[in-house]
Amino acid sequence: MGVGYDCVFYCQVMEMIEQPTQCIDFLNAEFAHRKLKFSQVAAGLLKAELSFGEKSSAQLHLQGAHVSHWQDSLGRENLFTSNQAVYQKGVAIRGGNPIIFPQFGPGVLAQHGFARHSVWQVLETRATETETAIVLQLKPENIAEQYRLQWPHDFLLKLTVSLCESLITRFEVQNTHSTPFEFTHGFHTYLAVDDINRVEISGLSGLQYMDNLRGKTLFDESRKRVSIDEFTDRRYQDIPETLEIKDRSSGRCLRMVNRNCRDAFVWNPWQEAEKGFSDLAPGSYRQYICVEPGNMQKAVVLPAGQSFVAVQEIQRLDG
Ligand code: TA6
Repeated sequence: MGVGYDCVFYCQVMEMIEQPTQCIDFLNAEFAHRKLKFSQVAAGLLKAELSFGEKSSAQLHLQGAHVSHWQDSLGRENLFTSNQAVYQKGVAIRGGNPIIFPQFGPGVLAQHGFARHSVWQVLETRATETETAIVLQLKPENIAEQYRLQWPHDFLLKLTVSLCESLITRFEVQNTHSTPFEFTHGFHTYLAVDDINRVEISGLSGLQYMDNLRGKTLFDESRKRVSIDEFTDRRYQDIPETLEIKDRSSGRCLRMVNRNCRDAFVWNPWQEAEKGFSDLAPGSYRQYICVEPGNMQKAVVLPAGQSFVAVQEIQRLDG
């Protein structure tokens, strides 16, 4: 079915006056199929809904290329998204799997950079026996002018989200500039749990971590299974490729395999700090643990013309 003239015209106008954007009729005409369709979340905010097999599904918001929900092959939700999340242009959804680039944490740019606030463009979708996938890109013309001024580099980001027996997120940075640039990045993953008090993270034993809450000082982690019982904001360094997160309350066990990620933040605001987040309901700190692989301690320096790729795979191990 051809895309309606008015929609194409709308998209052309939008491309002229604002960030290049893709309208819903165009997206569904060009990229939708039985296992993937696009729908409107709010004014100017679109999402892709992916399905795979009998019960797997995921929701990806074009703003931020942000996966907000992932249900596994038994139909169980594995990501936490706040019921007070704000779905508004330029505002990051609280929860899911935000893509953080080119700055993790505070700095010259707004907290956590611009990738999660910007509308990514759909490049490709796939639906095969082995996956349902979507590929999106972000370029300087897709981001707000203030960010282009603050971070004046030519780049191309590509994100591939593959829904299969697991959830695989491939993040690629291409330096299309004439000189090197550097960045920090992360998958700021909110994993759903039934009870934060009964969560254990394995794979951190023997690592050093920088504690944001204790003078940003380095400490040694000796525990084989790290439990969370207070406001936690730590950057574990030189992490192994595989981390496991067990929720003893529900029996849920997730394996997170991270490639080309040297660090991982572990964060939970607990009761006190949670009050500082208007998009987190009181007490919701009990329902998630953030395990955030990436490169934060040492920026990635990318020479002109080169690419960087990091991959995160989350697998459900129980059941
Ligand atoms: O998880 C690391 C962190 O930088 C924390 O320090 C906290 O700020 C969290 O991210 C949430 O940040 P956000 O900008 O999403 O509110």
